[in-house]
Amino acid sequence: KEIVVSGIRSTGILHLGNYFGAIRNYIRMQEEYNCYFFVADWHSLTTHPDPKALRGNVFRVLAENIASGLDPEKVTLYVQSDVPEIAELYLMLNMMAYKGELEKVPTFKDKVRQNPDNVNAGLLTYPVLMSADILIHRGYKVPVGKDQEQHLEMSRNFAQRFNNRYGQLFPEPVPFNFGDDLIRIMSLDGNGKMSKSENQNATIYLNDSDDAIRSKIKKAKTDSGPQEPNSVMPDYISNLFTIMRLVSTPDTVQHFTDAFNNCGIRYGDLKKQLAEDMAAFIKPIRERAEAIEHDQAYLNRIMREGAEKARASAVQTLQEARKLMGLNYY
Ligand code: AQP
Repeated sequence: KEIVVSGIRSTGILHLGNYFGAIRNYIRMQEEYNCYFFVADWHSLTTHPDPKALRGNVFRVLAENIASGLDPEKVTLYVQSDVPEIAELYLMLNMMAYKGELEKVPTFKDKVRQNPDNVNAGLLTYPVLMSADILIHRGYKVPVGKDQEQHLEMSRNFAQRFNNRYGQLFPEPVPFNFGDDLIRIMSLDGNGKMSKSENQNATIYLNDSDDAIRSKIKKAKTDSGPQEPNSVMPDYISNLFTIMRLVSTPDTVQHFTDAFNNCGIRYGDLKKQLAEDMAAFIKPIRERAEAIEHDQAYLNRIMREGAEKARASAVQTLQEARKLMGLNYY
């Protein structure tokens, strides 16, 4: 079976982007692949979160994954910091990563712009830790959203450099989305990608109430509609259609697509329908996640079992890596 690895940072409540970029793929892949999915708690340390909040978010992300349909019996579900082998591989891969290329990564440049007072080394080497996350299991397919495409290109480079220098060990991992291109859900106000901690009123979270969903979708950016038949959709409108394709029936999507193409679209109607379909989609996830989140004993068991399975795989890769690098003395 092909090996699949992917993680989600514990920086807050998950949103539609996380669901459709990542989790939806996880759920489908768990049937056919050997899957390692993890909560990336180390990755969230770059912004120095409050320890109590971080802890809560780790449990929450685990619960949301399971509530969305991930089966811990079918996949290895674990928390990144429970697998210290990842940190050792990260150290090794840091020797394959050059400062110049890390500084050029667009997400790094964005973070520097957003928060110039906290440009720490962990932020700079984010793509290296992400590579270690994947390569520690010799992962090949990586279900992620479009925002991670460039990081994966770096993972392939680091894998290739290691293999060329020390001998073949790592596959070159590729981003993966079932069916089509990688997904990018934009914020509902049309400003950048939907994210956990930015534009919270334009982000739909997996724990939003029906009313919150209605009110956010009502405020989504639209305009006065196309002036000519078959116009090109502005990106904030095509984002609403992308989201609609994910939660509404094909008939609904067709109806509004035709209305757009005939210049007869009423965005108020589209939003109403989309809000109802979205509320119906989120409700069961929200309710399951709430119940799971409070079952601490269950989550602790899942974490422990996941860590054990993940470490068994990680230790093997690390032994090979040490041997190839000459770090095997006994
Ligand atoms: N908007 C998105 N569209 C499609 N996929 C997305 N992903 C994230 N946002 C979108 C995918 O979700 C997975 C986990 O990503 P992450 O843990 O880095 O979370 P995030 O929400 O992307 O985090 P932010 O927004 O970067 O966090 P904050 O706001 O805390 O700074 C990945 O597969 C990602 O592609």
